[in-house]
Amino acid sequence: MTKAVTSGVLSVVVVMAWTGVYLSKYKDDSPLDTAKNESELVSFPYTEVEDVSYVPYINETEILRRRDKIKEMMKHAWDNYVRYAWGKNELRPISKRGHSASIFGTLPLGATIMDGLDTLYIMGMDDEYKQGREWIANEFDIDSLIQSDVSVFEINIRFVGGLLSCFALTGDVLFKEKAQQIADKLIPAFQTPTGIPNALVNFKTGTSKNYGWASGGSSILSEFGTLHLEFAYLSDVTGNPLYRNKVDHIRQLLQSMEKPKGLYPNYLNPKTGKWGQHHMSMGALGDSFYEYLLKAWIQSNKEDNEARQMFDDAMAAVLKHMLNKSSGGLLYFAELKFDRPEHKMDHLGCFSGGLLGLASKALPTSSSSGRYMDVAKGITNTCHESYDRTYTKLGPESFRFTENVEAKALKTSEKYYILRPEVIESYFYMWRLTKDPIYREWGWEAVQALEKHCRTPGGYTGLKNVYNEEPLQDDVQQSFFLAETLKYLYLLFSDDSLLSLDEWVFNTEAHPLPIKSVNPYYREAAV
Ligand code: DMJ
Repeated sequence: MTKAVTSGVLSVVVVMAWTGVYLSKYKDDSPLDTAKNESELVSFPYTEVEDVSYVPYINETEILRRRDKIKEMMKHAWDNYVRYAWGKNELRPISKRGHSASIFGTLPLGATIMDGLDTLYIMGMDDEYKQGREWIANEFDIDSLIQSDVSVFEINIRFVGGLLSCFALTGDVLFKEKAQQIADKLIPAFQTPTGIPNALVNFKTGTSKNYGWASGGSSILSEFGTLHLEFAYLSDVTGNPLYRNKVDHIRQLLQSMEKPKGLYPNYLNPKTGKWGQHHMSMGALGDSFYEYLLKAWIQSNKEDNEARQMFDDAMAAVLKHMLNKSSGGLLYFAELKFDRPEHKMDHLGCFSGGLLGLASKALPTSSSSGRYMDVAKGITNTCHESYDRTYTKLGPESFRFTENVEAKALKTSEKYYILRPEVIESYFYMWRLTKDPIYREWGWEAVQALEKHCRTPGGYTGLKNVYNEEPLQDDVQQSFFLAETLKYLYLLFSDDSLLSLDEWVFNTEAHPLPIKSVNPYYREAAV
């Protein structure tokens, strides 16, 4: 019997024993006990123990070969960006020119450099890292930028997060200073009657506004709720409490508000402080708000108990009202629209497998821990199914569950893949947390699919329809492909000591930030 199969058999025995323990131990305090309509709810345990599938054993040499292959992919993505789009936001790999999504306004901000730099550093690509660092030092001048509205959320997670990560990893103060200069340009967006920031801010004038489509001028939960890690850390490394105060204020407001059934709607009006439309989602518009509750607690070395409590309370409501199981046995988070479930899950929502795994590890003695891990395994498996049920073996933007279809996109507008990381992100966490070799195998499947369908001579492209044998390509190499997708793949085939989860917490763009008090790279300012 090979090592991998042995470990698989062992893990089934352990899981069976473990499931039994949790069944008896947590039966009484299950959040499902208070359900009104028992038949509509998913019973615990959520996933059944399945037969061990054969996972081929891979030796150390093969692991290193795979890791080197992923590094080569990063080099291909970077070199082509340098060649055809240097200083622009993103690369168009087929038309071989720069590209700028509306989130970056019309400005060439070097988004791929800001987002990809820590990955270069982590992979030991020293020459490329220095090249990016020099551009930030010499070419990026935020005060010389012309008028343009940029997304507060995107600039925070990609630019401020990326720069702070580089500061933590290297100690180079250039990155801290640039991160602070950029964050200062975001601050005017918080000047609303409630202190909930608007979505867009003009770097030049400081005027800010919300998207017209967002529930009567509302701010978006996943945007204003995804600032905490970067702003709290920025305060600690600069000694300026301004940034932490801003996000603490958002937290207080959210905590004090009444939540419908304990759930957080995706929209909040920054003028009135009232919820907008009651839409709830673990995918687009909701996702990273939940992520930052758990991770703020981890970042604080488990001191920020308010964040943990809010996370556990939110998850209890989400598991109760949004978790579903298909007739084929697949777990998924449905969306809610005015109390009605829409049986659709976004690719974006696939980060939740890894998040719940992390929640389970971070508080192993809690009564929720077993439940979280159980759901984490089920969701990660479903997200893999959404990949496996396509021709390209890459997953669609959203997938649905109906009487006839499971984990497949139905609408043309949901069939695209834009090099997103979330499924691979969950493989990474689940590998680190369970050591089940299946997650490495699934990650390798994704590498092969990316190489086959997304690699072009000029870089990597997204696809318009993952179900087609020869899908049209979208001609965009997203900056998060370098920041997240390739980083998580690389870490999946690296030793656990590289960015240990005991010392680092990843922001929602996969930029590692140090955990306070335990990680010497925290670099807190002397006060
Ligand atoms: C990234 O910018 C971040 O992961 C964000 O939280 C959600 N969307 C993209 C990648 O899909």
